[in-house]
Amino acid sequence: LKRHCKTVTVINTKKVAWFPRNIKDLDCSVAQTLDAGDELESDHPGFNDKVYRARRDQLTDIALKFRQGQEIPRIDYTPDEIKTWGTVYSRMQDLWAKHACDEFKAILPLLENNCGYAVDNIPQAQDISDFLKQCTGFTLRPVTGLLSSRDFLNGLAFRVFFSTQYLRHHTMPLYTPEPDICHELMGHAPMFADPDFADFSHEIGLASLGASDEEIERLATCYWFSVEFGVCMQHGEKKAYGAGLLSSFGELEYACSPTRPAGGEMAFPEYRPWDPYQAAKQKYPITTYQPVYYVAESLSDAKERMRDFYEDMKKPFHARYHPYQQTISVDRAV
Ligand code: TIH
Ligand code: FE2
Repeated sequence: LKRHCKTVTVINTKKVAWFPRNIKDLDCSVAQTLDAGDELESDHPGFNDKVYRARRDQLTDIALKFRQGQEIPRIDYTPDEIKTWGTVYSRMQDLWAKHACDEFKAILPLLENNCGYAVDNIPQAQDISDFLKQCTGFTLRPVTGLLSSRDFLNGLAFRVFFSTQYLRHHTMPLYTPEPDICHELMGHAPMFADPDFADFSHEIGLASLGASDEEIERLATCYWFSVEFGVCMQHGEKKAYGAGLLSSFGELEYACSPTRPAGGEMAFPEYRPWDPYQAAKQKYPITTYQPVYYVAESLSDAKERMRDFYEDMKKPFHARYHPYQQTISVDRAV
């Protein structure tokens, strides 16, 4: 698969980075980064846990074999995995009620009724993918672990969300620095059922096609401060719409709770108004709670500002997605 992918493509006489034109090309994107995620670092809580590592390898293998268009294999989760999921799911309930945005709270019951979301059940990716497809055209695709920002964002242009299938280690349920199924299904999936949010994500994806490395970096940073860690104002309070907050009971409380626990060693986070031009330049940690959150006036405000940002990007073409064919066409010479 790797061999078929060229690294550049020429559009309007300009050389731009290769990008997928057909949803099937995502097999190529994934092939470029297949080695990501199959080795655990020595500081990973599961590093010395043989059973955990063997299970990770098994799930990695399933993701490696997946090709666009196939049914996502159903996974027989073990009682221990279901317990870890349940720990997170039950702890999140109260926090979602307090700190999740309205869009998230509206979708969750639908996922419980249609896709098997429950304390004692890990939903199957295919069921969620089918559900999301009906809501907004988004689908899930299994991955082994982290992709490059470019490949990951390019997937969004096809309304495809790359999703891991393994679980965080049971010793660290409240926060994990790497995405896992709790993060994908509790944090991301509900938001992709919302039309505004789906458009927002799709547009970041379209902007990423053929973008320069610097532009990808800026878009990925905006993605981080919105899709992952975005906060918006609702009913005069800060509510989370970012998946990294919605799947971490440690960080959700930290980001949205207006009072600090006495003697808590975590510093109070800084809040800034959502401005993609500023956010794009902001450095961020990936293994600890965020020191800075960007707060949008609403989800549609987040989307509008993001749109202004990428309309300013200097790309020699405009990419358009055709949902029936699941292809990208290129128009508007600039
Ligand atoms: N920190 C999140 C969690 O514990 O659920 C997971 C991630 C968010 C962003 C990247 S990984
Ligand atoms: Fe994520």
